[in-house]
This record gives sequence, structure tokens and C-alpha cells, in this order.
Amino acid sequence: MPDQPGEIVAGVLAPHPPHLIYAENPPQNGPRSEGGWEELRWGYERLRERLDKLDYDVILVHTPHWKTVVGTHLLGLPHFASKSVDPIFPNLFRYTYDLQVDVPLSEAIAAEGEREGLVMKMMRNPNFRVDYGTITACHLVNPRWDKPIVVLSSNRAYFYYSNEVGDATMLALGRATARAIAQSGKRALLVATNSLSHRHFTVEPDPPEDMSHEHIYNMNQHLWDMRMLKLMREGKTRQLVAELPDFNEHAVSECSDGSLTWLLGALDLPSYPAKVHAYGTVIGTGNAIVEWPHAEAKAAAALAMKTAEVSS
Ligand code: 2X7
Ligand code: FE2
Repeated sequence: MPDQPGEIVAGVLAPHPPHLIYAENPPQNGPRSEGGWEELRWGYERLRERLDKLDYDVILVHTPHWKTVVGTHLLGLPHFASKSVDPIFPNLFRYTYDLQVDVPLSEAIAAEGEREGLVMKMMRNPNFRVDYGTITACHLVNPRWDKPIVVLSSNRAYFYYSNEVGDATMLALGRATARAIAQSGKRALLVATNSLSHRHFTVEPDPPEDMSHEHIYNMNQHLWDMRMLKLMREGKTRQLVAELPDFNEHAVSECSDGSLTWLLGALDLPSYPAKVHAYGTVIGTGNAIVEWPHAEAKAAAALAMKTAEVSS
């Protein structure tokens, strides 16, 4: 057992449109661009400045684009390297990756998940190709790739059963994740990589980065996204989870892949305000970069309690 329990230093909502990588022209990606989607990319810059000030050991990612039919799977080998090609946007994203996995923490999450009654499985195939959601989010959050990661797949409970069953399953997975982190003694950054509203255009401009074509798909999608961001900024995450089934239906949200609910479950449904670093659209989908400064909020609450005790 470690001397000190591990902790979640922060949680982030970090969407993964491959367009954001394409627009940055990093050496790992094949296609070249003239930029685009600056609002979101500058938001990621602000997030990275904040994260650079935090001390953490490992990044945990829940990704919509590793879809597993039975249960939740986790990467279960220390190293994966290959080329990730986006199946819908191979013209934008062909990224050469080489990443390290924290296998002991992944195994601990699998064990805790089983204790919650969930079906869990470790992915031990050395030729497994890591999905573009994971690669994109990890690059945008930490382009240095200098921390090991844990990757959790997206279970299909929302689609085979219902939005309600999906959310209940993801809250349980979040609880299991938090317990495994506490036992590990490590300091963890949690990444839920999903878009908010998810209706999108089906025709790509030429060039794809022509921003004169970029806007939200329709007014309904915008209003729903603003409702979700308001609840996050007000610290009303219980209310947010209660409204998620309707949001998923009405805005065809990528939240129905479970990432955001897993994160909020791991953070124990936080009631402190989240920081919204950016909101912008990509082919008409709504994307927000949001931070829950978990360790900072817990320290502030503990200090407030102490001050109240002293003055009473
Ligand atoms: O996977 C995505 C996404 N979530 C949003 C926008 C565009 C492309 O891919
Ligand atoms: Fe996606």
C-alpha cells in the first residue's frame, strides 16, 4: 500500500475532432493545413497552461471511439505504437503514435469495476490500434506525451438498453476508477473526450479549414450546449446528469458514449464551478473544453471549513 492515498488532481472535458490536430500541423500527422478552428485550439492552449502548473503522474482517458460490445475494456500492455487513421477523415488525420500505458492502474480499475458488478476486460493484443479519440485528446492535452496513460473503452449500454442504464453504468465505472486511483497513491488527470451536441454537416468544404462554412448545425443544438455549460459553470452536475438522457436524445450528443458521465462519477458529482476554457463548432458539432479543478476545490473547501471552526 502507498504511504499516501492517490488523488484526482483535475478532470477535463477535452473533445477530439481530428480537425484540431490537422489544423496544428504537428510532425506526427501526415496531412498539412493552413490552420482553422482557432477558438478551440486557443482554448486548449489555456487548458495546457493550467495543467502545466499541476503535478500529476498519469492521464486517464475515456474514449467514445473504442466501442466495446460487452463491458468496458482497458489497454493492458505497457507500450503501443502504430499509425492511427481516422476512418471518416483519412484526409485530415494519419497520426504516428508511440505511447506508454500504466498497466497496474488499469488492472486496478478493472478489479474495482468487477466489484461494482461491471464486465471488465484487459486488451493484451500487441497489434491493437489505439482509436483516434484517445490519440487526439492525449495530443491536445499533453503534446509532449511524457506521461503514461490509462485508456477505457466505451461500453454500448446506452444503445442496447437506454440512456438511463448507460449513465448508471458509467457512474459505477467512475466510482471504481476513483477507488483504484486512491489505492494507487498516484496523482491522476482524468480526461473525458466527447463533443456535446453532435449533429454535423455531411459535405466538407474545400479546403476543410475554410472557416466561412463553420457554424453550429442548428439553434436547438446551440441552446442545449449552452444549457449544459451553464450547469457545469454553476456546479450543478447532479442536475446535469438528470438532464443527460434528454440532451442525448435531442442533441444526438456524444455524451451517450459515456465519457462525461464516467468523469462526473469519478469526481463524485462535483458541486464547485467548472472552468470553461472554450466552446466552438467542428463541422457543426458543439465542442467545449472544460476543467474541474478538483484538488484546488477540495483544498479550498477544507480551508473554508478550518476557518469556520476557528472563528466559531
Ligand atoms: O469524432 C469526431 C467528433 N466527435 C466531432 C467532430 C468531428 C469529427 O469527429
Ligand atoms: Fe467523436
